[in-house]
Amino acid sequence: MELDWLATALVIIDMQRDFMEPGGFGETLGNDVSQLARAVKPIGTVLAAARDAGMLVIHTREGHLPDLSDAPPAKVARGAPSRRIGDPGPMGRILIRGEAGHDIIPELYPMAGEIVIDKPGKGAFYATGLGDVLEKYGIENLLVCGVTTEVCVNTTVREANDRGYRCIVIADGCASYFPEFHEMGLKMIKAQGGIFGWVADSAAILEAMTTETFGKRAAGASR
Ligand code: TIU
Repeated sequence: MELDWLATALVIIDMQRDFMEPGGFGETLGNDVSQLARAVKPIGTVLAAARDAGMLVIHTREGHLPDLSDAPPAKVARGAPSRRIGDPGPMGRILIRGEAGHDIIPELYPMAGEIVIDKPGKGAFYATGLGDVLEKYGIENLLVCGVTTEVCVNTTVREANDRGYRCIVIADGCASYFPEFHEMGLKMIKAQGGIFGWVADSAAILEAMTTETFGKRAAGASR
């Protein structure tokens, strides 16, 4: 497929300590958080290329206000976690904005000027300003990566697809606590000729970005 790179943003979903590190939300749900580490390096390479190319970079964070007023009781009460949303943990209160665990991991930390979208749900469009940001910057295509493949990445891509965005999901830049859900999560997106998006490895995306964006920059174009 052909992409207008000047109308493309990189969206990095929820690379937060609460999902990536022991003691956070992901582990309280009973998950092996080491499963997610494999996505960090591929995301880092695409992030560096996006920054070089002057591409719009958007980071998202899942989390809730300290008074839990934006946390549905059905979400807080769900399952039998060792600690619930809002409970104190080793990285502060679980999944609460402003706490250490809610922050993005140091390897992928947002640079000044990059957009950070705080979201209460799994999808990055629900109850956030993401749609307005994309419209403001004339974005038509999203390169999407982050965690977890079948939860927040999938939900966000489905939301974006219904809003008319072309989503290209970075396969090795996503990860799940369940490797089989990662595989199936990607397959669901690209089945039926790309029913709600496309999937490519970071290497293919990097190659295309480097050729295309540097070509456009040489021609004097800018975002
Ligand atoms: N539990 C799980 O797989 N994911 C989430 O709760 N949130 C995100 O995917 N970010």
